[in-house]
Order: sequence, then C-alpha cells, then structure tokens
Amino acid sequence: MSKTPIDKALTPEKFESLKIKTPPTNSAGIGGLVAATSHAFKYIKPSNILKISTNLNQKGGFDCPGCAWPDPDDERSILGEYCENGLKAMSEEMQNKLINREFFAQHSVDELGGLSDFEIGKSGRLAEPMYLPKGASNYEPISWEDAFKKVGAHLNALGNPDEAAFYTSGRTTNEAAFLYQLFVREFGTANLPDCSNMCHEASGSALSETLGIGKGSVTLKDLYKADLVMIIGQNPATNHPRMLSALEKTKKNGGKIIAINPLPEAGLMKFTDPQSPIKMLTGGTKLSDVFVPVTINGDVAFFKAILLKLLAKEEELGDVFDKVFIEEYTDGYDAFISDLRIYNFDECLKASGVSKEIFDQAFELILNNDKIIICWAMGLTQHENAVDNIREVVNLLLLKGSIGKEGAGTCPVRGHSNVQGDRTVGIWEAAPQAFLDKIEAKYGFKPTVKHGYSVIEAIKAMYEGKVKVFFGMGGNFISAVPDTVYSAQAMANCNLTVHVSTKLNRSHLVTGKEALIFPCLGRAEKDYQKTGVQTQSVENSMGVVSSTKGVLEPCSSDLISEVAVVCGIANATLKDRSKINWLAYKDDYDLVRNDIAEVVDGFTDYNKKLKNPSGFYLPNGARIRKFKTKTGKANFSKNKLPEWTLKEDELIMMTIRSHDQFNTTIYGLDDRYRGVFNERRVIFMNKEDMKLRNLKEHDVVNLKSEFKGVIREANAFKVVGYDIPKNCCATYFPETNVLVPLDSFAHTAKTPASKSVRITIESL
Ligand SMILES: Nc1nc2c(c(=O)[nH]1)N[C@H]1C(S)=C(S)[C@@H](COP(=O)(O)OP(=O)(O)OC[C@H]3O[C@@H](n4cnc5c(=O)[nH]c(N)nc54)[C@H](O)[C@@H]3O)O[C@H]1N2
Ligand SMILES: Nc1nc2c(c(=O)[nH]1)N[C@H]1C(S)=C(S)[C@@H](COP(=O)(O)OP(=O)(O)OC[C@H]3O[C@@H](n4cnc5c(=O)[nH]c(N)nc54)[C@H](O)[C@@H]3O)O[C@H]1N2
Ligand code: SF4
Ligand SMILES: [Mo]
Repeated sequence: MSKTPIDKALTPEKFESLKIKTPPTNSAGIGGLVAATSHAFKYIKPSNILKISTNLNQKGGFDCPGCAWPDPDDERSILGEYCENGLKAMSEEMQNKLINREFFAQHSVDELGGLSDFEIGKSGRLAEPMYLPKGASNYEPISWEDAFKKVGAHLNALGNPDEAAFYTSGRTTNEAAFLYQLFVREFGTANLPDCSNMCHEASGSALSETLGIGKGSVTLKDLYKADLVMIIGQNPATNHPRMLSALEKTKKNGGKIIAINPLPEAGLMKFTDPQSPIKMLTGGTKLSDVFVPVTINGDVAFFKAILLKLLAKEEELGDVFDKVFIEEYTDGYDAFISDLRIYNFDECLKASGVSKEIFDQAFELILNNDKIIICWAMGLTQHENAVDNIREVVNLLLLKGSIGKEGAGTCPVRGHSNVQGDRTVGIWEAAPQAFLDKIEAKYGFKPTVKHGYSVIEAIKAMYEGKVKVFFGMGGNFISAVPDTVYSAQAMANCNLTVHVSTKLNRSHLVTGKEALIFPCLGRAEKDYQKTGVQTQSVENSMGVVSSTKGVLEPCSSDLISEVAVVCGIANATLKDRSKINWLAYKDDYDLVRNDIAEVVDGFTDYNKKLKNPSGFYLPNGARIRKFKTKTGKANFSKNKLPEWTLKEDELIMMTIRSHDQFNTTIYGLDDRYRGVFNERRVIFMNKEDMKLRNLKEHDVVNLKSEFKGVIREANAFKVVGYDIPKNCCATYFPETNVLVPLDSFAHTAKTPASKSVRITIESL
C-alpha cells in the first residue's frame, strides 16, 4: 500500500543504538578539531578541503553557510576562520555523491519517505531538475525551460495571486532574495512566509516596538568591551561556536558572563579555542561566572525578580538607574514602574525556579555593571510570551542606560547565515509601506499593501485549499514547521509544490499533486554567468553586509543559481506583462545591487562598498540612540508574568538542536556536549520526574501533547536522565515537531511556541 503524506512527513520510529556518557564540562578543544576534520575527510573531495579552509569566512572568500555569527572586522585567523560546525556545513554541501535521474528511477518517493532524516541527507547533492507528475511514484527528469514553464502555467492558472505562497529559508543571498520578493510582489501577492517567522520574529516585533529597529544593536567590538554579557536561551557551543572566541575576549578584558538556561550547556561553562595550541594544553577559559538554571519559560519571572530588586536598591541608594538616559531617551518609565510594583519578588523568584543564592550572585553582577550586553536566541523567542521575554530584556537595558554606548546593547543571535539580510531586502509578508512605495516608484507597478501569510497562516491556507501553489526558496518546510500531521495534509492539498534546494529533504517527499525539485548552486560553488563568476552578498547578525564568492567548481553542470531560478520563473510567469527585464539581472548581479541601492535604505553605493574586504555596516538607530519608534524614544513596556500551570502528570518540553545537526539537516547521530551518542529519539528528563513515573535510563516511552482538546502523539523515545529543572524535559527538533500545536504561538509575532510544549509521558 502506498504511503500517505503523513507517513512520509513523520520521522521513522526506529532506534539506532543509544550510548550515554557523562556530558563534558568544556567545549571545542581537541574533540571539536577531531570531529570537524574527520567529517570533512569523510564527505568532501580531498582536493577541495584546502580551498575551502583557506577561503571560508576569509576576506574576498565565501561566507559560511552555517549560522549568522559575524566575522571579525579586522584580524582573521590564518589557521581557519571557522568552527567545527562550519566545516560540517561545508561537508554536507560539498558531498561527493550526486542525486540524479538514475537515483530517482531507482528510489520511489514512498521509499525515500521511509528513510530517516540522516539517511535522506546523506543520499548526496541534488544534481538535476526533477518533476513528479500527478499520481506518479517516482520523480523524472525535466529541462529547466520546461520546469519554469510548468511553474508559470500553474501560477497563471490561479484564481488570484494570493493562492500562491513563496517561502524563503535564510541561506538565500541578498541578490536572490531581493529579486525573489520583487517577482512575488509583481506577480501580485505578499505571501512571503520565511524561516524568520519560526525563529527571531518575536525579537523583531519586540525590538521594533521598543527600540525602533528589529535587529540587534551591538558589534563584535562591543562584545569584547562589555562589563557583563548575559547569554539567555542560547547554546552557542553548538549553534554559534565562534561566539565563544568572542566571549573569551570579553573575559580577557575583565568582563563577566551570566548564562540563563534550563540546561548547563557545555559551551556556557568552559571553552578551549581549537585554534590556540596553548589553550589546548592549559585547558581553556571558564566562561560563565554565574549559571542560572531557570525553569523553561521562567525568564519573565526571573527578570521581574531582578527588576524588582533593582527598583528597591534604586530607592535605597538613588544611583542604580541611569536617570539621565531614562529622562532624555525613553518613554513610559512611570507606567512601567507602577506596573512592576504589582508583582511580588518571592512569587517571581519561585516561578523562575532559581534559588535565592544563585539569584543573588546574578543580581550583584547586574547591579554593579552598566556596560551590559544581552544575547539571546530560541530559548526566548519560541514561547507564547516570547515578545514579553524580549521586551523585559529591553526594560533591564533601558534602566541601566545599557544601549547605544560602547560595550552595551541588544544581541539577538540570528540563525541562518543570511536570514537577517533576507528581511532587510524585502522578504517580509508585512513589509513597511515606505518600502512598498519605493518599489512602486522604481518599477512602476503597485505592490499589494495587504499583508501576506506568515508561516502559520500559510499552512492553514494550504490546508483549507486557499493556497494551491507552494514555492520554497531553500529550507525544508515540512520538517521545520509545527504540527507535522496537519502540515503534511496542507502540503498534500496543494496542486504544485516546488523546492529550490541543494540537498534532498523530506519536503521533496511530502508533495502537492505535482512537484518540482530545482537543484541550485551552494555557497562554495562558482556562479558562472555571462559577465563572469558572480559575487553575492549577505548580512550577518550584527548588520555587516559583506561579499561572498564561490571558489569550487559546481558539483554538476545542471545546477543554476537562485538568482537564475528567480529570473527564469519571473520571465516564464509574467512574460510581457512585466515591467522588468528579468533576464538581464542574471547576467550581471551588479545590476541587482544597483536596484537594491535605490530601493533599500542603507545600501547607497552598494557595489562600491562591497569591494571593502570586511564589508560595511548598515545604519542602526539603536546603536546611536536614535530610536525610530512611534514615540521617537526608546519605550519601556509592561509585561505580564506568564500564567500557565502544568496538570499533575504534565511536563513542559523544549525542542532543541543536537550538536550534530543544522536545523533539519542531520550531520550525525551524536550530541557530544550532552553525552548522548548514536541516537536522536531521546527525551532528557529530570531524575526525580523519572522516579515519579517509574522510569529508568533507556526506557522507551511515547509522548502526547494536548492542546485545546486535540491530542498529538510522537512515539518511541528513550529516556535519558539529565541535569534539567524538575517538570521540564527536552527532545530534538524535528522529531517532535508533530507535538507542537499550530495554534500555540507567540502573541503578535506568531513564532511557534516550540520551546514550551506541554506533554505527558506514556511508559510502555
Ligand atoms: N550547528 C548548528 N548551528 C545552528 C543551527 C543548527 O541547527 N545547528 N541552527 C541555526 C538557527 S536557524 C538558529 S535559530 C540558531 C539556534 O540557536 P539556539 O537558540 O542556541 O538553538 P536551540 O537548540 O533551539 O537552543 C535553545 C537553547 O535555549 C535553551 N532554552 C530552551 N527554552 C528556554 C527557556 O524557556 N528559557 C531559557 N533561558 N532557555 C531556554 C535550551 O536549553 C537551549 O540551550 O542556531 C543557528 N546555528
Ligand atoms: N520544533 C522546532 N521547530 C523549529 C525550530 C525549533 O527550535 N524547534 N527552529 C525553527 C527555526 S529557528 C528555523 S530557522 C527553521 C528552519 O527551517 P528551514 O530553513 O526551512 O530548514 P533547514 O533545515 O535549515 O533547511 C535545510 C534545507 O535547505 C536546503 N539548502 C541548504 N543550503 C541551501 C542553499 O544555499 N540554497 C537553497 N536553495 N537551499 C539550500 C537544503 O536542501 C536543506 O535540506 O526551523 C524552525 N523549526
Ligand atoms: S560560527 Fe557559524 S558562521 Fe562561523 S564558522 Fe561556525 S557555523 Fe560558520
Ligand atoms: Mo532559526
């Protein structure tokens, strides 16, 4: 019997062979070096390894396709300006094996849908365009020209342009992203859901409202000069490894670090720079001065406790708040303070799950320092009250005047290598009117002003038959989104699903009635066009735009660039009704940048500025205390203590990344820093919670989540006892996305609440 879309969307319930070791208390070092190089030698052609390591993140080279952590402006290590996971990202992208027509003739979609994500990913690089006709069991080859025509025909057959949704993952360069959104808007819709919707959207919402810019305010140099860095809901040793080298500099300069996390993540504790032979021998740097083991979603409570105690000290001493800053630059102080007084210190501290002793240690550091940087990632953004989490972070910084001066400010650490740039150049379902006006002025068509679908809205629209064509520019939609069962049906309801991808993934297997795979060039590959090998550009987490240019020969001659894909589709769809000469852009990307310079703020002389080997900083109001908010000032905000209680047998679950994955791409089956080897179907539990349920290590359990009367299930997980607060547990994304309800998301930002899923455990 053939598999249903849901069968293919769920990760198979099969075990490898779990081994548990005591988690290390130190990150990187020799272990990181060995892991990275062995991975590289296993998957990349040896002749390419040297080219990669001498060009990755180097000036004039190519940008790492991993995370969005910035490169230093000045000095870059000649030993290699990248980390273990950057090299793993390269190994994944530059695999030797190719997937072409023979592969798809041999393997049906049903068969591939039964593989694990690890197995799917290791099949190789997609090497030629493929088409899955209606009712067919296997993909078949198709020419680029015919493929573009098919997309055009489907789009032009829609009742209206809003019946298509155009997703973007965050690897797409500025040039490709700008053209993509331009095509979508000229086609007539603003349905531009993107991975940001599931990631830092809550940061963008909170920061725009309070500080007038949806991005962070600090630079790398600020980080070196901070007196205190707080790292909240973030696991840098795995997800932004080079951040640890920056934090080492902070420590060297006398700065202190507080880490707030339910898990004592190895990298938050101690770090050994793998590029420093001396450190390798001497055992590394202790990073966190205070580790705060907050309960999952206990951050607002913890912050309120800190804010209350600061207020008490201010009233006692009179010099705790930066009153000059508050007076001159902020709005809403009085309302904020009177709201804060409603809360009770003891209740807040209790709700945070933090002991008085640890609280006091963290409080002392916050009280006594004024150059504070707060860094955060998914541990703050993926909750229903995510926007409140981040607004509370801002409240603290404002009280201390810790924004817009050296060594102080906001640092939302972005995920995908160009997710920030994609938003800057227009990948936004709710783009500001000023941007749309500029598009109209430049191109002579009127973009729709109606907001488009974000990720969650797009899924619902697909499910309900309101969206009939899904187009994915990168990413792995079905595995990344919440509520896998519902979302699989949503995909299957489409007439056509198209994915522009480097690697095979589950989204190619959970398709609409027809499907297309467009294989594209990866970051490291040379992008040959009429005017020569093209340069592209990306923006990192700190707002620096820099160039990226591939250095390796493409793994297949059938690959084209994302820019060429957009130009091809736009040309085939819009034909004579377009006001734009689409095909000209693909011959010369300078032309795209000339347009960006005219339409997007901060890009004047783009082509010229990009020649600077370190790139250039985009303007950032918050960095210079120019707050472009409605009040013209930095806004204090009132945030509620989240009101949720667990039922007696419930646990609160966060879905997190292992050390061996990049989102839905599974590099390997180990999570070295947490002492878990050769298995991903695990649930990390507090030992007391295990005892209460009569569970032992390695026991197999099923997980259930109930939300508004709907029960969702994920079966077959092995129990791992772990240092995690009571009533909390953790599993890996994407195996448990099936448990994340589609309607549980951050208020105003709509980020799925994938870090606070209430579950019950059924032992077998
Ligand atoms: N190697 C690698 N690098 C990556 C990625 C990857 O998958 N692999 N993904 C990239 C992307 S797109 C992103 S967005 C980033 C993600 O980077 P992270 O946000 O670091 O990734 P997560 O694994 O989701 O980790 C969330 C952290 O938050 C903690 N946490 C969970 N809930 C709470 C909470 O309620 N409060 C607090 N204080 N902490 C909490 C978890 O224990 C965990 O340490 O990394 C990027 N870089
Ligand atoms: N439960 C749960 N769900 C989550 C999260 C979580 O923490 N928990 N995190 C969320 C977050 S933060 C994010 S950002 C999303 C990620 O969601 P996505 O960005 O959609 O997912 P990725 O796994 O990063 O996408 C991987 C695929 O991108 C393709 N790809 C790689 N490089 C390129 C390229 O250069 N060009 C093109 N065209 N394709 C490329 C490959 O085919 C690969 O299979 O997932 C979200 N989902
Ligand atoms: S820190 Fe991020 S960007 Fe830098 S090399 Fe590692 S994965 Fe790549
Ligand atoms: Mo992300």
